[in-house]
Amino acid sequence: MSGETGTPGLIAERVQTLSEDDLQALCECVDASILEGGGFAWVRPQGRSVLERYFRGILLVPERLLFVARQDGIIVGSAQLVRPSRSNEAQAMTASVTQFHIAPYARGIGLGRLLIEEIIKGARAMGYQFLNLDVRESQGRAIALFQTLGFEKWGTNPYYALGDGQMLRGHYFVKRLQENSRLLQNGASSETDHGKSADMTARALTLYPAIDLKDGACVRLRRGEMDDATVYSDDPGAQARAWCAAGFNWLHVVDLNGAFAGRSANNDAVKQIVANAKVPVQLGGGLRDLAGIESWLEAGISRVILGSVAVKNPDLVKEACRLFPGRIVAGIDARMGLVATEGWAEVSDMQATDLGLRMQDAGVAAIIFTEITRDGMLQGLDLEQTAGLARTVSVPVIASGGVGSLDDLAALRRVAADVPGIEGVIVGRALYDGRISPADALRVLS
Ligand code: AMZ
Repeated sequence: MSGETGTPGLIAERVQTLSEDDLQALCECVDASILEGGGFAWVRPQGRSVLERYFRGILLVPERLLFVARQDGIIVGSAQLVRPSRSNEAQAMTASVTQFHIAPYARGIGLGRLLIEEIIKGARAMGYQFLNLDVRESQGRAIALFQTLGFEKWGTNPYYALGDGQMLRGHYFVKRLQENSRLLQNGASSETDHGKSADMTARALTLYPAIDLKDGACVRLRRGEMDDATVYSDDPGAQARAWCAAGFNWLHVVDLNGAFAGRSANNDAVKQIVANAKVPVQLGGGLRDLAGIESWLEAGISRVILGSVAVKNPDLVKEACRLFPGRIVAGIDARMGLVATEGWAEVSDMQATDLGLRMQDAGVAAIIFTEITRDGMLQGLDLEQTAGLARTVSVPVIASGGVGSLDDLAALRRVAADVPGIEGVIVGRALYDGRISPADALRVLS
């Protein structure tokens, strides 16, 4: 949801498109900020056509997310959340805020706070652990705001920016976003305890350990068949703690009864997981309307996974992406290339890659691709289909279904070296059965 103050008419939100009116208002407020002498990177107004091209371009850059502040619907300020590029493994946990400004005619009413809070929320939901920003020393109000929101000043550059014909000082701030993260507890070198390889040029893949819930217990199915379930634990909270202690940075949770019923069914178990997890949690299964999505996002779930509605109601996915930027993931589950829904009980006539492109257009943060015939079978991922999808779409793809050994993870890693769109992998049964140890898995993927 976009951020709102108690004051009616004030909101901050991420935008992925700009209407002509929005674009003009945005250019107007940027010009006003430039003329006033601060808050934007230009010293002189650049002319309308330059600004228009600039913002149209920004909307196309995957690493830049544009956030705006509105007063009575009209854009009066903006900022960008900048994600590290995919090749920047060393700073993959850090995002930055840049071009933060509120027009002089809309200051003093709380919009700056609303805007930065919305950005913090977005960055946190995307799993970033640190948020950087820098600001010229003359922006006293902005500095005070950032400090009240927990940004710590770590340095000052005496030659920071040009303004009024002279060099101005600037301050650098960082905010920790995930207070419980292992990185923060262990210091900046925690990667070493995964036995990280010396090859720092390779990109780490994220391992998402799966917690599938059936009747309140943690289970694994074979090929998604409910009557072919192995129960691994009847304490989902303890399972969440175990995977966090093992060093995983995310949890992947599926409400299986929910996926079949079309509405959340294992609520207590999911809440137990959220209460016990020290890392972000993504949840799928049975999420079919905005109210359900919103209530889980408010209950501490970082990202929700939409499967059946991706096929049956793509407009809803689009709306969810607009309301909860960075927090909606498409779950594309395919049986021999064709997308399945409703707990995989139904198969549509849609190709996984077609749905992938539609979901990309809808604005999802990532796509989880599962080949159903492999799921729970320990025979290896469908690398061909996964790589094909990751080459087709521009959003990150998470591989799922079939990991049975370290070799399977190593094979994915090799494919991912050529296919940068592959971002991570979901592992279930092989971890529960002890065929793969968490430490080995993290080493192979890091
Ligand atoms: O194993 C299954 N039968 C199964 C499963 N794991 N059915 C659905 N799911 C998962 C999908 C996705 O994460 O992989 O549930 C989610 C989709 O649920 P829904 O209700 O949005 O279709």
